[in-house]
Amino acid sequence: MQRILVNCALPYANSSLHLGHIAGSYLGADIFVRALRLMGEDVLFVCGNDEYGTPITIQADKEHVSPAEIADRYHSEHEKTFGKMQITFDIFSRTTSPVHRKSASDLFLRLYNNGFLSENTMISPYCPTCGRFLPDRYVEGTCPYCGNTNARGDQCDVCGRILDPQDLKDPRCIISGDTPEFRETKHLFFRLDKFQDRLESWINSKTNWKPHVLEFTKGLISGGLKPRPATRDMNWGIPVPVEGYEGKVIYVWIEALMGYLSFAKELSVKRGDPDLWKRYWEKPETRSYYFLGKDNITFHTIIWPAIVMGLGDLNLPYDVPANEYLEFNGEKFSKSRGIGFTVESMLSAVDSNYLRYYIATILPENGDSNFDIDEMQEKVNSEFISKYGNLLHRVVSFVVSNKIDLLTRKMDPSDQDIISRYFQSYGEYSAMIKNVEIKKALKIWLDLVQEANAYVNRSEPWKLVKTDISACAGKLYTSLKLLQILTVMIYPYTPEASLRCLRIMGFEGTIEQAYSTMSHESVSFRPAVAEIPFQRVEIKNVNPNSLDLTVGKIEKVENHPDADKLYILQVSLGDRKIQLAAGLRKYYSIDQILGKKIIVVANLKKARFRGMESEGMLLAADDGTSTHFLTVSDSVQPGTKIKIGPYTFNGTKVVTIDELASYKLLVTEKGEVSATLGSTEGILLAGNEPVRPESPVGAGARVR
Ligand code: B3M
Ligand code: ZN
Repeated sequence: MQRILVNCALPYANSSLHLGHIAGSYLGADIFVRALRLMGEDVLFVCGNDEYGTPITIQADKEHVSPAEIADRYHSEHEKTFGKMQITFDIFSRTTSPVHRKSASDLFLRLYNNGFLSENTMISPYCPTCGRFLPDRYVEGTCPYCGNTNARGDQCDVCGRILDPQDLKDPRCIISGDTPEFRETKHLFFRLDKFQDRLESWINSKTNWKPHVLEFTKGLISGGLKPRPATRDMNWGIPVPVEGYEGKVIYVWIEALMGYLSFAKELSVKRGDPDLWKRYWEKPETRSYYFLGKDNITFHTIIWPAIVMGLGDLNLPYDVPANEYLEFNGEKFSKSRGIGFTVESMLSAVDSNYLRYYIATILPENGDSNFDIDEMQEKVNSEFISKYGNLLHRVVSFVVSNKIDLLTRKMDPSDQDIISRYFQSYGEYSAMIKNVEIKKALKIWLDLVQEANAYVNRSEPWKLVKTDISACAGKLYTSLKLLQILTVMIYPYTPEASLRCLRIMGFEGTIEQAYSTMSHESVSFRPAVAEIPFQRVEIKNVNPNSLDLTVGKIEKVENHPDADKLYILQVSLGDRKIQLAAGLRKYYSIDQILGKKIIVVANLKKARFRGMESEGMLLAADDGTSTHFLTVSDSVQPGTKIKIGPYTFNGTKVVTIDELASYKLLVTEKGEVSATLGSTEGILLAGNEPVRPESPVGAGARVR
């Protein structure tokens, strides 16, 4: 028995999980863990949320809530999403947990005492108005390379260059808008340079790693490693446990990596076995795997190993089988740019077993891969359902309807051939799984499914049933044996569906028993009813967006008592009424808008405008000189949802004004409103009618 620790990159608790996350690390890890456990290995599977650092504070600032509120919200959301995806960690903790706070602080101190953290100064942006140092991402300005006026202090999104805040021309603080000063500040630097030689020889001993991970890491090491700042001037994080660093926190990347260790300790306490973690972290025969996407490689193949070396006596990563990117129509999944799908939106359209199956067939294990809804439908229907599910159903329903007694079987000696071929393939499959070639292993399964179909077809039990009932039972028994093996093999990929299949086959045991009796000839199958295992999928209207755009009717208009640009509108959305603040007073009189149809962003975070609540926003086109609200003809009922292509704008979760701003809505030449969502470019429709500005506006006007 091999002892194995599987760690998965900790997702930031600042946004919903999308399919890129699932394909990048979590699904492969879950399949790996389930398969190894079935083979009898001792596996610990650890993950949790990454809840400190600027990714969380920036989201909090946008929404005007505390970072803790963001972390709480996404922690519970991520837990639910993983649950629905059947991704089952032994622990899914969070870096804000007391165990981790103490553990990270202690580990940091140990590194300090071991001489791997040294003080140095750096020049950092400081905002006099906010009275604090600004993290890189809090500074924006003009990119010195391409002139983009909205470049961030860490990177320019237009030309892609990595930047320092000092590189920006006309830098500004994203909170106050004021110009930061550049001040000297002292920090502790992690002495990566001290690990240069040890890392080099360690990495050279790695022969089992994926070439792209190995090459990338070797390149960085041979370029020479330099000390890196390990502390930050901010307060959302774990305080630096060293005197003289008050008001500073451990840099989130250093601290989050330590989460792997903390969470294993936390789990040990939970299980009432406080030393449990030691078996996975200290016993040298334990193998530790880190599943993550390629953008996180450096941290896991250089920084974390260096930290582990600096701590002493802990296991270094055995393998870091990083995946490449999942793309959607040739672009990387990106929430901020509205590319791709959240897991939740996809699960509203497709069963998690099918989604797992399809993603497993396209895991970006050795190169980027593309997610395609039509291909998902096609593969699930023609492979998983037609070849496997239907075969199972054919065999079971034949046994049931002909009341075949499988105990009177006489196994045809020639069936030994196919059974041994199956075991040979099973050997290859398990070797691939152990080598983290999850996608390839699935291909073997599919080949075996084809063979099973051919076997049933050539055995012709429907003929034998009339001539030789015992031979017929033998063939059916062999068919069920093949299905047993296939079901065990597909279990890690589609766990819930596989358990259902075992039950339909009349196998009265656990999946572990199904595994351990694969080669037994005495397994009994007692199918009772020919239940259909799977329904074919027809995927339509998967929302790549989260907006709720609903037709509303203005029922009442009043002037805002304290803001001379705003009206306060009472709007009917059909089944409910809401209040909106709208900046239309300069452009329309009350009579011009009363009773009109408008398009409402109905799931916008509520806001107050000078004391008046607004529960959404109406969409209007703006050409720079005037504003024209969007409308539809009188025949469209309030409550109608706007659509684009096959997608309905019926998002349910609350969106922020920034998320709304990421949707590019523009007036077209024809005076309609175009939008791009994922791969779909189209115009906004209410039923069959295009949405239009109330009066003509020049093409290209922005809709907001
Ligand atoms: N949260 C990065 C990410 O989500 C980061 C991984 C941490 S692993 C310790 O891309
Ligand atoms: Zn640039």
